[in-house]
Amino acid sequence: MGTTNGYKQHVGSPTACSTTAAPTCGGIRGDDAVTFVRTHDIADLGEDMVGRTVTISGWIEDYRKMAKLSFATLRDVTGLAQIIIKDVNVPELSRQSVISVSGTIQETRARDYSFEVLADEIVVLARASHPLPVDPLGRLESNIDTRLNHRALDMRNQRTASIFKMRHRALQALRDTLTSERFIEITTPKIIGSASEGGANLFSLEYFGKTAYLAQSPQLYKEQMTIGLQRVFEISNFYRAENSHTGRHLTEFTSVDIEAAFMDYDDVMGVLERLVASTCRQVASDCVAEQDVIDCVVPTPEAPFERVTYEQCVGELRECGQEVEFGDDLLDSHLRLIGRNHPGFFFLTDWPLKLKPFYIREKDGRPELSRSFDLQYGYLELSSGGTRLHDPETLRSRLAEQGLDPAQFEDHLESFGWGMPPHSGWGMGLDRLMAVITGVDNVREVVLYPRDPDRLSP
Ligand code: AMO
Repeated sequence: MGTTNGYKQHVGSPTACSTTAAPTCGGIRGDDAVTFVRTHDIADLGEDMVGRTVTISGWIEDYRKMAKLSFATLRDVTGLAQIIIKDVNVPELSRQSVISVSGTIQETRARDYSFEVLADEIVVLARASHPLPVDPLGRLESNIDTRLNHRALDMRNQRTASIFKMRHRALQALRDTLTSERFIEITTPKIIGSASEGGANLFSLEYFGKTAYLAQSPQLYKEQMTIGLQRVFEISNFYRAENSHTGRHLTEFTSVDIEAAFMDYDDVMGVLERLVASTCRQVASDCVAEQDVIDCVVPTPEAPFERVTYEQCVGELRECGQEVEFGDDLLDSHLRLIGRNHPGFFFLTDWPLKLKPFYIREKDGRPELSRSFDLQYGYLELSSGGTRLHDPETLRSRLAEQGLDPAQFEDHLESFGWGMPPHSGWGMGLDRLMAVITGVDNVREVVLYPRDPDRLSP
């Protein structure tokens, strides 16, 4: 990731667009030219360009008007520049308004900057009306609901912008790593005719006289794709009609999913731990300025991660005085206790089969257990997955055992008769991973416009 602040770290990198003549980059010529014109991003400027004429555009972060000499700080997405205003006619300026500044780069004595821009001309492109509903500088603190209600303006807060720059970097790392492991990116439908996972957490919608649903996950499609593409991944939004009011549940969340033929659950745990470790590492090393702004340190775990079985967890819980029987689901309070014993990333493996979805395969020799796992970060579940059933008859009977109607899954089951390879996979909540990476405790901080039972707009 490039430089995000115009502070001393500026590197002068005159681009092919650099010119001391009339500005041409980033704009169009003609009557509207002034509206869009820009010769450089702020990060492209540097002290080695002293004497050069440039035009930069952005929003005013600070403005101090004085009798003879005024100062403004101008921010664009790449950084911050100090503007000196002297002996020029300046329109009325207000903080957060969008302006374009043409001027000359000069040396500065300001401690925080390596150069400044002496303005020759300032054009106001769009005014910000005051008072603003949130303070992008964060000097006046707003609660999360107020910020989410005015998200676009909140994005001018460097803390918020840094979170989304880190999310962008994480997405890039996820795609690069999975591609390097020969996974092919797919996009599956989000409007579906029947439940993909079974269960009740489905949003339904009226679809030209029929009932359709919003997909909870790409589960059935990604499994089918292993027939021809062998290893697939998807990064998309999915929907859960869960009336949960926690810092980790949303009704629309982003899931990173993989499915791989000829891999067992241990193999896909390997893919997951390598992926999480490399994503954390890349975000940590490329987003130094962002971590500084957020005041966080990205965890950089080393693969392999610890593996703890469900039965071991039950033992640990009993040692803590909890009454837990084999086969009980682990409650939030249980996971918090287990998370205390295992504070970082670890796999919780070999769950009782009856707690797992119909498509999960049993363990050989221990059919009451499943070839399944969750990836935990302390108490927080980041991912779940396992080895799938690939025999259509077993799948049919498992559907019936779980009270699901095999007829609803006929399209899916049919594909199992075309040579379905043994396969495994997992789904990971990107928003939860980003909460861990950025050190925030509410996933809403890392989602642009979160959807939950109480929030449907903006
Ligand atoms: P599961 O339902 O466990 O598994 O979901 C996988 C991961 O998705 C994230 N997640 C959520 N994040 C935010 N809000 C929610 N409401 C929410 N629900 C789930 C979690 C969770 O670990 N098809 C299987 C995966 C597989 O076996 O491939 C599935 O969807 O981080």
